[in-house]
Amino acid sequence: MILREPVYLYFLGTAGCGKSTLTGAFSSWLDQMDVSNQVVNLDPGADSVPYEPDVDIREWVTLQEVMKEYGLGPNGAQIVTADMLALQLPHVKKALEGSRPSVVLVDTPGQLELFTFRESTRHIIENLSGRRSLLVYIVDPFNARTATGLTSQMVLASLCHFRFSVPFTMVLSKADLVERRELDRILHISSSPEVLYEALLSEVRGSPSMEKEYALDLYRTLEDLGLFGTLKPLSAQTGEGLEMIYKVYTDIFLGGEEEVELPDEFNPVI
Ligand SMILES: Nc1nc2c(ncn2[C@@H]2O[C@H](COP(=O)(O)OP(=O)(O)O)[C@@H](O)[C@H]2O)c(=O)[nH]1
Ligand SMILES: [Mg+2]
Repeated sequence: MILREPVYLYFLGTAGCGKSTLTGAFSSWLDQMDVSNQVVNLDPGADSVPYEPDVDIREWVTLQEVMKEYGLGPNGAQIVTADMLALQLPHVKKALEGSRPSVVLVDTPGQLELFTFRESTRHIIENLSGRRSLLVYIVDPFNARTATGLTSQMVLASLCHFRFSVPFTMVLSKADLVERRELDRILHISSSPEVLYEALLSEVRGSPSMEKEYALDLYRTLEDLGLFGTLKPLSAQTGEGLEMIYKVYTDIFLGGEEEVELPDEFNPVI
């Protein structure tokens, strides 16, 4: 068997979209498939996480300690801890040494901007996994019910892609919480530029012209980025759709050669 460098999956998305829950559920799914995996918690502000991390940034830096030590409130301390993440990278790398899982799942800090828009994060991804990285951008269906909401999510997703220039995929979380009809509507609107355009137009028709122009300008930015028709609905609760993440990363990094037998049923952890 050829030993490969592990693939790193970074779970990204706005606060509460389901990063930590999906990280835990996907790790359990991989366990059930006998795919070796490790889980890294990179959120220094997490009170608790719904999985057993193999490597936990809180061993070296926590939000509470930074607040206390520097006399900062939670917002200031979050920015300081976000920059401290990169400094703690050697610890994380060392803790990952020795074992050679086929995939490492990285749960990122609660607030998207703390991870995506700090310069230090680029350094983290480059140094930890370089080009063997996949960004899994999680769209919360409750932020994507309207065409303008979905457009905003797609713009955020494309900004994450732009920041890190590594392979990228987009999933829709919490599918179990959304009515089938609503889920189908979100998937339909995200399926093609033409459909999103029509939906946006009818949504902003009565809005002030500046807002309307703005929405359509954002849409034009998205038009060429190839994100349409790629949103994959899944649920960390029921396990629905988790195999799509597996399919995406094996297709990209392993040429789809590590096929596993998919189970009829998945026993979720939450
Ligand atoms: N029913 C259901 N709840 C979910 C799912 N994913 C996340 N949640 C819930 O959404 C909330 C936020 O999830 P969390 O993973 O902490 O979000 P994070 O801030 O992005 O890490 C928690 O209460 C989770 O239990 C899902 O697929 N189904
Ligand atoms: Mg979290």
